[in-house]
Amino acid sequence: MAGTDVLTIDGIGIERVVMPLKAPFETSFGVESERAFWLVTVEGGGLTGYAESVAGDEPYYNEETNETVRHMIRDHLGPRLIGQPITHPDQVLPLFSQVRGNRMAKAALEMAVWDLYGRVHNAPIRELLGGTRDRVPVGVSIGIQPTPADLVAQATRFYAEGYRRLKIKIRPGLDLEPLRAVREALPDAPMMADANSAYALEAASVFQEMDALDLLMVEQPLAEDDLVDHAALQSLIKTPVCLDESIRTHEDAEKAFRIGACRIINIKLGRVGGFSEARQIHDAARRAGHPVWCGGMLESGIGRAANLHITTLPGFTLPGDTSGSDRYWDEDLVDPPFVLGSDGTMAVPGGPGLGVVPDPRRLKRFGSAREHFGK
Ligand code: OSB
Ligand code: MG
Repeated sequence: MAGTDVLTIDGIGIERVVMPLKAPFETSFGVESERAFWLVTVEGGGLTGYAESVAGDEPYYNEETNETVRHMIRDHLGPRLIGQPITHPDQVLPLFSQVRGNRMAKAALEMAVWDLYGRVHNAPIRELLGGTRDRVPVGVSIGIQPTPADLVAQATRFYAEGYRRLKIKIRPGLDLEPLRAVREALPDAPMMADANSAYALEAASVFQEMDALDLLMVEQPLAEDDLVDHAALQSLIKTPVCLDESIRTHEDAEKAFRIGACRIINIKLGRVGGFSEARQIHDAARRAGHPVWCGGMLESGIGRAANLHITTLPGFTLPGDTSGSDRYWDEDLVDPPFVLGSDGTMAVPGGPGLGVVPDPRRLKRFGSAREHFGK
């Protein structure tokens, strides 16, 4: 198929996948002990493209859930995608422009079309995006632990495994003490904190005290819909503010930089609507002279592959959250699993599209309730 040929999506599948986490993951939202998500497929040109939807069963990280994603794909987004002539995956998100928000649902379809497009053109997504690397440095995200000693044990283990940066989840009352314990145990470790919007500006003094801990950044300290107070907080502290939940579009990114609400952005493909919007946020950050990195949503290997592909763009200069498969899974949905290199980098798949597909036996074990939508 030549570059200008038209690709038409004839059908869409969603399959519920539930995978047990090796250990519960606690954030300021609550505790997760398994991951439930849609594996989304798009069919066209005689081939299938895959993507992982990053919504969960509860609307805690943002408004979306597995049920809203299903509703959107079945009733609003699927009908806008099926049968449309597509010559490049950048055309997918604009097909959905009449539908507000619901970016995780949009991203799942958009990313599946990127995978399909890569398979049709026999090219890895990293190459189609203009990525410049085939390995990327990675970090790890550590959930809230029962005691500072537990946290130090986890942080020490992950740092010894080679992760290039430690991200520590915090919430009010479990912040300075655990962070200080890790800083004492690992004086040279690149580390940061993620609050998942658990604080108000009135708590600025907590972040002023964090300035003494030499953190790379503090992620999403305040409400997800508030850039103004983030700008106020940034003016009161030396540690760079990084925004996650607050940045949904490249316009958000431009405004956040313009008013000084952050100096760094965590880009998550699902949160922003997929690869095309993620690349635009990356480009906006580069123009403004700010680094970005790729966040995670406890993905299986399908989502992990997508994260690695976007991380090959040159502005992703900070290690992200795409840890090895063994950080969360005894058995990943893909086989072989993603493995951390001894130098703290991970290989980006070089095969067509995402370069990985679900392992059929594992999908049989973890998957259920497949639904198909067509013309
Ligand atoms: O805020 O980055 C976050 C997981 C679920 C929801 C939100 C977040 C996270 C993580 C985990 O930090 C990152 C990962 O390892 O996938
Ligand atoms: Mg975060």
